Amino acid sequence: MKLQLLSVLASVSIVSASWTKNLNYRSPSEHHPSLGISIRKVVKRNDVKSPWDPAKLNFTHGVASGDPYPSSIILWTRVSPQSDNDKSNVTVSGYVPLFDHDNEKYVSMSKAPVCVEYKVASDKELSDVVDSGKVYTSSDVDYTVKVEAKNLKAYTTYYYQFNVCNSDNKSPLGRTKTTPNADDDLTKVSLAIYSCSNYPFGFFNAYGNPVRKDSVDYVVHLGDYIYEYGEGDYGWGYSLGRIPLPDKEITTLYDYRKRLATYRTDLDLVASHQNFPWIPVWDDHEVADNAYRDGTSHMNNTEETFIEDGGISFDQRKMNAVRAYFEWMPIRQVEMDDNLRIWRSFSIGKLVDLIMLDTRNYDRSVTDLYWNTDYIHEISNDASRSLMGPRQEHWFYDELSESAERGAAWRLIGSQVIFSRINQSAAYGEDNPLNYDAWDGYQSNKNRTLNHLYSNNIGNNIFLAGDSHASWVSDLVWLDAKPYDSSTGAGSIGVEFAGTAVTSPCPYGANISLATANNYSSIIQGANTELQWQDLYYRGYYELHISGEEVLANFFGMPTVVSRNGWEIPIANFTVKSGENRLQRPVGGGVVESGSLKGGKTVQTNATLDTGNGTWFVSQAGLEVL
Ligand SMILES: *[C@@H]1O[C@H](CO)[C@@H](O)[C@H](O)[C@H]1NC(C)=O
Ligand SMILES: *[C@@H]1O[C@H](CO)[C@@H](O)[C@H](O)[C@H]1NC(C)=O
Ligand SMILES: *[C@@H]1O[C@H](CO)[C@@H](O)[C@H](O)[C@H]1NC(C)=O
Ligand SMILES: *[C@@H]1O[C@H](CO)[C@@H](O)[C@H](O)[C@H]1NC(C)=O
Ligand SMILES: *[C@@H]1O[C@H](CO)[C@@H](O)[C@H](O)[C@H]1NC(C)=O
Ligand SMILES: *[C@@H]1O[C@H](CO)[C@@H](O)[C@H](O)[C@H]1NC(C)=O
Ligand SMILES: *[C@@H]1O[C@H](CO)[C@@H](O)[C@H](O)[C@H]1NC(C)=O
Ligand SMILES: *[C@@H]1O[C@H](CO)[C@@H](O)[C@H](O)[C@H]1NC(C)=O
Ligand SMILES: *[C@@H]1O[C@H](CO)[C@@H](O)[C@H](O)[C@H]1NC(C)=O
Ligand SMILES: CC(=O)N[C@H]1CO[C@H](CO)[C@@H](O)[C@@H]1O
Repeated sequence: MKLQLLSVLASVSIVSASWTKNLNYRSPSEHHPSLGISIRKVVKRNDVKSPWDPAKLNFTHGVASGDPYPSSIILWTRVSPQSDNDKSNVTVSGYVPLFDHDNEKYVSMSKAPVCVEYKVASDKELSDVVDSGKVYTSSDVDYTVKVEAKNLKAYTTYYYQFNVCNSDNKSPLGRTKTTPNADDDLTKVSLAIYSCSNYPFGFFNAYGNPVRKDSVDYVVHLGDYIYEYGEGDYGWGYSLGRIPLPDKEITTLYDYRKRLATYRTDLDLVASHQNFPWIPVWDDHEVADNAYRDGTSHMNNTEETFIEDGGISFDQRKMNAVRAYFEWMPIRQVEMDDNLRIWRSFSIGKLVDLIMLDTRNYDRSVTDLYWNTDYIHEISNDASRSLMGPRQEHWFYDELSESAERGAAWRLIGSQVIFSRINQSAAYGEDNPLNYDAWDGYQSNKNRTLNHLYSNNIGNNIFLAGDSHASWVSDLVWLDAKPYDSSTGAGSIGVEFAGTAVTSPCPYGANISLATANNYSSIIQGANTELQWQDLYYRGYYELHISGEEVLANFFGMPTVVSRNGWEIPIANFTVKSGENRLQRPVGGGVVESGSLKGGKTVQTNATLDTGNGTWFVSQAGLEVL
């Protein structure tokens, strides 16, 4: 068996393009050939001697890069005879019939692999080439290409491009940047932080703005990059002409690939991928709503739901989602035997350790599925509950300790869901006032984390979160266990910055007015001692500008996402000084543009913008077109 495999690999090397260097063929396991895609069968089926006519191929979804290390980075593209993918849910042994969607029939199996070359250079003209290579892709991996560019210098900007072998059919030019070496002194690094981009709910303007400003080094995405929803959950998608395909709730491999492909047509998303290296993790909607280890809100892991959901089990559905995610996202598989693992970490010089958690799909205990809220509330303080599972928890606490030991100035923790305890009885009612689908439903996991930080004296912790479609800025505290002074911040052990959605609607009403949103914000802010600022109205993102002395957080609101535009309003700014482990007082400088600030003011400036299609105007009365 082993000999056979080796001889196949040897014969592949004769033609000089590589299958295995396209990392998507190696997932989920390169150590156990029979568990991943059988490269042996793919090689046998694909006839490299009759390659595609380069003129019939297209770089359908631009380029992307991600998971930067000091000397290497992941590069991504897709090059295909069609923008659609095959009905590849039938793939069992590498046999993939090609489905012609225009004519709704199977056509002969694709025999020709696509050969792609790539080049990485220090200049835009690609004259100073530092790495290059030649790989195959095929329908087996949805014609995606994922390679690791190597031999790079730390904290350096690079340009890269793909082309169809032996032709000048080229991809767009991409730009990317490695991270500094862990022991490099670095004066400043800037990140844009995102979550929750729901395609039918609006244009992804928030992704485009840091590109237009060229304001950050890296993009961090905390999940809900896609939504699995079908008809009935498209917001105003019909009026915007943004219907995500396939036009149904997605379950098969075909579906997840197609949904990712639809999202990647948004021009601002494409621009962000083309210009910045991404460090993403998934939340629930990359699989399905309120996903946990064994199910989702729409799907119990029982025989009944397999039948109701079109004959697919939850495990199979999750596998489809995970495979498509790895194919389409420019990320590393850090453990080749475990493709469910995306929790991983990045060192950014001596300044930052970025710890990216998977609080969702890896090993989360049962969550709030709407029909069981009372029950989850009841068990939310059980010691055995975990958002991550024991393996990841253990790794997480070790990472925090190692980061402090190596003397990294800041620890950034990328969590999907909100860490702070937030009483939202204004929305959920008095019976179950907390969000049991967030850390509040897993108190013991929260306690173990806080205990680790407090008892080991680990400071300068910045939690990042998404998921909620609103903005929440809090001191990081252990309520009822450690003293905390809300007015000075004394007793806190860091800060939490939880950001709003790129487009997903406000949780207090999709069409909420600014006045009503701010009214709710002041109720929620008032009910939570550690919550210093809250905003419900704006869709958007935030940037972190990090130096050894301080972390600056700038929150941006998008006045409208019903058209593609570059308009944004800086709605609030926060500073955290090194060693203080709390938001600097007066919080937010005492004034914000929107939402509710503890002990501060909200001062609305009535902004206007001429979009070339009517003047948009945001005021206390909400958004109007003049
Ligand atoms: C190639 O892909 C781009 C982006 O999806 C599309 O606009 C263009 O029409 C495609 N060209 C061909 C020849 O298919
Ligand atoms: C919300 O606004 C959108 C866009 O203006 C509109 O299509 C939709 O009907 C509104 N929804 C509700 C519930 O009012
Ligand atoms: C899952 O099971 C619960 C409890 O039996 C039930 O209330 C709920 O409707 C089920 N969900 C689905 C999608 O079948
Ligand atoms: C967690 O800490 C809280 C205090 O913040 C305490 O009330 C609760 O009992 C603790 N739960 C567990 C399981 O340790
Ligand atoms: C603010 O909320 C309170 C409590 O729900 C309500 O009584 C009041 O009418 C609201 N005011 C506005 C302007 O929405
Ligand atoms: C939650 O906040 C509301 C409104 O301030 C308050 O009435 C309620 O007692 C709080 N509930 C808890 C459990 O703290
Ligand atoms: C936040 O900072 C930006 C950039 O420094 C500034 O333009 C804006 O006015 C500030 N906004 C607030 C609400 O303080
Ligand atoms: C301008 O706005 C109108 C009405 O909202 C819309 O129908 C039209 O498509 C818009 N045109 C452009 C170029 O955005
Ligand atoms: C802002 O617009 C509102 C109308 O929506 C108006 O009442 C208010 O006076 C304006 N404020 C300023 C400072 O122009
Ligand atoms: C589970 C599932 O969706 N299976 C589909 C896979 O693709 C074939 C061919 O289109 C369909 O017939 C199956 O229903």
